[in-house]
Amino acid sequence: MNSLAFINELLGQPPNAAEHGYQIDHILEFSHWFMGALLLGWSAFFIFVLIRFRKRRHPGADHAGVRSGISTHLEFSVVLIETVLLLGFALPLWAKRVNEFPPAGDAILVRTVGQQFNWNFHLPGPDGQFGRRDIRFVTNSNPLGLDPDDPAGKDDIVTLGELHVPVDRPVIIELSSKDVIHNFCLPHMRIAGDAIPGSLIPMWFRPIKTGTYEVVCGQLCGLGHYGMKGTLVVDTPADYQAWLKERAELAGGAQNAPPPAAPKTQENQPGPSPSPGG
Ligand SMILES: [Cu+2]
Repeated sequence: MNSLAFINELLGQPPNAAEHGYQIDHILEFSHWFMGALLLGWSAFFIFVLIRFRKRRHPGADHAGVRSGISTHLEFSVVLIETVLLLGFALPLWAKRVNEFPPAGDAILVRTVGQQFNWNFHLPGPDGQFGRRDIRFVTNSNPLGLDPDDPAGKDDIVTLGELHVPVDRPVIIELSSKDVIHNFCLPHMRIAGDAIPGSLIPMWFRPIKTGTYEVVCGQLCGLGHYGMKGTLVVDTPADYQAWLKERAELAGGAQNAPPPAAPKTQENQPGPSPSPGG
């Protein structure tokens, strides 16, 4: 196992924290070893050919060409291994990510909205229903435009930059964007998805380790792209309930006003950096 993780460590992959992540790691690991072997093999073959068929020994071209079948067999083996990798491993894994969503009743449902340069998270609250959103209601303190008159939205939780989820429960994210195309990338969860304005794109994962993980934007989305980071906190069930309660109290304190601004500053960037352009 440890030797299997060697290339992934070289690639800078952070430790896996998702249920399906080991499968991704194995494919990555195997593909890189395989490509390494191909690079060595083809390079050796290239050097062999340069020497074996040098001009001094073969002044005239041989129109009959290669008579041995070795290179055909080798090429066929490479195609076979690549086909097995693609059809046997990569496509089934991908199909599971996009076709086999966990039942919604069992999962934590989060709407995630990218904007230059931050991530908004919208949870339905205790009633399990998302409040209506409309662009007319968007303000700095109501970044998602929750309709203040919609009762379903009264208990909704909106956070900026930080999302908490409980460990061992599937999380379904519905992705969208307010401005340009972003990419919601969770390196530790081995998953990423584009956030596209006007689309609602679902993705899911099941965190298996508690901890604090980085959320990054995987698409160059403007001058402040480098600072478009967020935090994913995977809590124990008790800690998650405590966080929900804390957020609900914060929202309840401003019952008659639009949802409160998130505790962090707009940019969520370390240090006194200038405000990003764009
Ligand atoms: Cu972005």
